[in-house]
Amino acid sequence: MNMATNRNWETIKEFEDIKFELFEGIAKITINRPEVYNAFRPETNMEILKALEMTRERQDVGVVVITGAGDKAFCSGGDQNVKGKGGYVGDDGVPRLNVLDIHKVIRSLPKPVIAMVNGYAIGGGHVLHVVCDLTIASENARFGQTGPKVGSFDAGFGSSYLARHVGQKKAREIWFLCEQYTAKEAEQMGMVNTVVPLEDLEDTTVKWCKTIMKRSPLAIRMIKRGLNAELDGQRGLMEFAGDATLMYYLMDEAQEGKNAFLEKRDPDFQQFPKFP
Ligand code: S0N
Repeated sequence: MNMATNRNWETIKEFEDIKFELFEGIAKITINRPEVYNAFRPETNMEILKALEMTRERQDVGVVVITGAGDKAFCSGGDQNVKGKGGYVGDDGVPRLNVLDIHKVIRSLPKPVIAMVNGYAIGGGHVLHVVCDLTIASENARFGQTGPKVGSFDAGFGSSYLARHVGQKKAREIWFLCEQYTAKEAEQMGMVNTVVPLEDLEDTTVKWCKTIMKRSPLAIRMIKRGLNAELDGQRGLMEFAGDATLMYYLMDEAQEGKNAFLEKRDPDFQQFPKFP
């Protein structure tokens, strides 16, 4: 059974390992390596990073969806074929773990990011859905970590943020046992928002995106920042504060400071209300 893909997705930019498409305000990043169950190599992650950066800048993007090609896997994590000493090694011979940059960018992106999980979300692929803002899964999806079984681990968001979803005991079980969980089990644990038949996965995701895009983008942005700040410490507060500054700059009170400077006069801040 395939996902319904009857929409006219327009290619934003051609890449080698990913598809990057747009449909009515929804940017879709599809990891396109089905022969390795959409495992990522350093080049894949560099492409995802470039695509995410473009979604940040583009005014015609309201929501970002991340998924995998085919009906077997969302993402099976790091490509074991290119794992060498020191990490995953790209064509340039440099070992790097640039997947953590993706986690940071997804959390920083001032737009919602939805994981559309169409099959296995395993290892680094599981972490990828965990760091997204929402997860919509098909009934055939399977979730799990493999790190302690295959010689890796993610003690960053892949552990701490996971524990915020499922609780400390379950997070430890997921990592210590390295078992797989059905989509329904993942939903019951609180790490998946909804589960639908595979043929309805894209329709449901597009419907959720369209509902989100009817809401105030600035309000959504501030909610994401606030929820992140709770876990992200000083960095989270910095991003929350950055958006507060953005809003302040939009106010007449901030404009008055700048205008007074340019007009070489004292600013008149007393004209502005002092809210209780
Ligand atoms: C997904 C699984 C469970 C599917 O099992 P199934 O149905 O039995 O299919 P297979 O025959 O196993 O797989 C089908 C084909 O796909 C290839 N393949 C699958 N996964 C990978 C992969 N990760 N790399 C390369 N190839 C893969 C199979 O080889 C097979 O190909 P053919 O048909 O040609 O034989 C099952 O496949 C599975 O368990 N896969 C491995 C999952 C895994 O262990 N992934 C790596 C986990 N580690 C990471 O992801 C770490 C990376 C990371 O994100 C990270 C993050 C933060 C900090 C550190 C790290 C870090 O790098 O350590």
